[in-house]
Amino acid sequence: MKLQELPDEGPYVSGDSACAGCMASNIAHNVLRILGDRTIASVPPSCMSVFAGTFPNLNWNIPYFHMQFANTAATVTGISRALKAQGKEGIVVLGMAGDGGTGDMGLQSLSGAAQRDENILYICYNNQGYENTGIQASGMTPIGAWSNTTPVRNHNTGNEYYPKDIPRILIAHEATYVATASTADINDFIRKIERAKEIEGFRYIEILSVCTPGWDVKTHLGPQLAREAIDTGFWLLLEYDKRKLTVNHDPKFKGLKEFLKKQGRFKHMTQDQFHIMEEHIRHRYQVAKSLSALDHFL
Ligand SMILES: Cc1ncc(C[n+]2csc(CCOP(=O)(O)OP(=O)(O)O)c2C)c(N)n1
Repeated sequence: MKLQELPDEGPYVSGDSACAGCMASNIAHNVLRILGDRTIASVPPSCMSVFAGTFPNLNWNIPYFHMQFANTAATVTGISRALKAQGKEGIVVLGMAGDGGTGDMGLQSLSGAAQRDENILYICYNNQGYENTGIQASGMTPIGAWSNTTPVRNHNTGNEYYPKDIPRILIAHEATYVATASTADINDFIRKIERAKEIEGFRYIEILSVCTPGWDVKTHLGPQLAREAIDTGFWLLLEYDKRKLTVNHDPKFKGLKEFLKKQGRFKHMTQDQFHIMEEHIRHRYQVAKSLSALDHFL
């Protein structure tokens, strides 16, 4: 489907209290425009659960469960199995969590669900930090980034660690469907959500989500940064389907420094740190390209 063909409003109705320029709000809105109202969702503690509100003021106009931080994949697994036991078909069971709830706290339940090929759709909006609780680093925060737990003062120069690559970890489980997406390429985004809606089994989509306070950027800059993230290779568009990995977009690897300098969280970066980041970005791309050269994984 094309963007113009989607309903203006899906089950994610207006009325959330997200920050100005929050991309996670936009992601939820667009995901649910595509999935429609035959969807049951669970969201763990995160920005998304906070700005959605609580019943009866919740802005998810579908059955919605707020569960514990580590439980998203287990919760939606239970819902999916209950529907199966009741003989109910054609309902998407959606787990939607931040990167902390996915790659750190929620990783064990996510891994188990992937291994068992549970019939769930799990979407991670990756804003690259624990943003809801005041901008702490997560396992998916980029190397070099400032956060309140990776400060830039005295001898500290931001986050010391490479971010976890959750799509690659899930592909190693030989999961049914694993993809990354961005609202900056809306056709690719729609195609991937539609594909995930149509198939059964374990499906995971990770979407880059610009966080204006967490990345320390002006509120209007989100769409531009999302586009630059793709062009610089900072965010790769990938798809693992039918046991085959595809790199959907070959980045130009240009303008990385300018892209980083627009974000307060990277403003302090030295030339050495910049090179480490650049090398890491190219390495991830090369790994993805090598894996995509294989006919299939099994
Ligand atoms: C077991 C547990 N530990 C800590 C918390 C506090 N907590 C709530 S939301 C959150 C951060 C969530 O980060 P992430 O999943 O990345 O989502 P975001 O806030 O960035 O949207 C934390 C640490 C909690 N609710 N439960």
